[in-house]
Amino acid sequence: MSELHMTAGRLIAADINALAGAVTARHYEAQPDLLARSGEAGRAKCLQDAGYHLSYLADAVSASSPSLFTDYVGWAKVMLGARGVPAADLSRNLAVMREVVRERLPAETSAVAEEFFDAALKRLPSLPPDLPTLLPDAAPHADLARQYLRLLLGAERHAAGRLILEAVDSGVPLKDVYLHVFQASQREIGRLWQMNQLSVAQEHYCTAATQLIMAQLYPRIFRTEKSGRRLVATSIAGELHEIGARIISDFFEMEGWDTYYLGANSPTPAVLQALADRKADVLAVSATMTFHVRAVAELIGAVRASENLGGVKVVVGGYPFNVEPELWERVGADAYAADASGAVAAAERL
Ligand code: B12
Repeated sequence: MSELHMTAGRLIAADINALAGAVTARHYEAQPDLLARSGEAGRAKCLQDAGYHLSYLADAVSASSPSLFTDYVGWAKVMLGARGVPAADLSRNLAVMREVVRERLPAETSAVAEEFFDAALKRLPSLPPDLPTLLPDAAPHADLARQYLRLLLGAERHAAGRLILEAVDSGVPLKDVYLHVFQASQREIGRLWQMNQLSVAQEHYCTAATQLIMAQLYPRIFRTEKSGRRLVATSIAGELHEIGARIISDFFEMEGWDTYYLGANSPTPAVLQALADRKADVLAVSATMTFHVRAVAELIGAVRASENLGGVKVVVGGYPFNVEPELWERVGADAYAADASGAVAAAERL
């Protein structure tokens, strides 16, 4: 991560509230029909969204990754569009934001941010307004995954659990169930939430049910013969998404590793302690939200600075690392994999 980008990212992050306020005031001044269209509640929402845009901008700038910001703008286009905010409003808001950042930040740092705005604004019109299903006919085990998701959305977690156990008993490999049913249906749930077709409560219910059903498979996973290698797996501090790290951990367990899975939002001192206590060979760290990438770099820095953890190798993964292929190196990791199928091989190469 370059010094100039880190400084620019820090300056934007430190001034988010004031910047978001100035952007919202100027956008409403330039486009008075906004107030007539959505009232004071709309203005409050616009202020909140400007804060999110700036927060993602700050993190993408810190990580020297225009793709992370462009990806976020594409995501926001779909998410806001599904909630009645046209892409033209998003585009205008970002153009106003570029102006405000230029006026308020020192020239050298605002020039860095402007490149990020330019790249995103150029792509915005051609980015898709909605997203196709993530469970298409051609996907492996598509029927099983769709049936599973249908049951969960119908609040039938017991039937969903039975469906999975029967599939495994009839020969569907465990790893296929993890990737093509659990991971695929979770991502489809995310798409449906983004498209405003499903609630956060449903997102929570399906996730909790999937974790319950995964636990029912553990007798089959934990009987694998052990190789003596040890893994600690965790989601980074602040991160609430935990299934990615859990699947990674279970794939290592299936390959004979002794695993120690810490779950979501693990504080750095607890991770360091677990690495030392477990005499771990590898630490697997998961981050989903771009605003947690900095914490991953800090955790890796803390591992490297610990005298007793000299031999620990760090593997990272999760959404932002899949968007920006060089990000894993910039945070100081030893390896990365796009999903669980490549993770064990990546660690074993170390
Ligand atoms: C369930 C869910 C939640 C749950 C999480 C609960 C839990 N106990 O885990 C809750 C409700 C808490 C939540 C909250 C939020 N979420 Co959410 N969530 C999801 C959802 C639907 C599924 C996540 C999941 O289980 N995926 C399945 C796993 C298996 O996939 P994965 O994480 O990608 O993991 C694989 C690879 O990435 C890789 N990998 C991952 N980690 C690691 C680590 C290593 C070492 C390696 C090698 C590889 C690796 O391997 C994994 C296995 O193959 C996703 C949709 C999605 N596309 O994932 C949205 C999603 C991630 N959430 C999103 C958002 C916006 C949010 C919220 C801001 C708002 C909200 N929707 O409520 C908050 C932010 C919370 C926070 N501060 O962390 C967005 C993020 C968009 C973006 N551009 O950043 C998504 C993509 C939904 C969407 N399409 O809009 N969420």
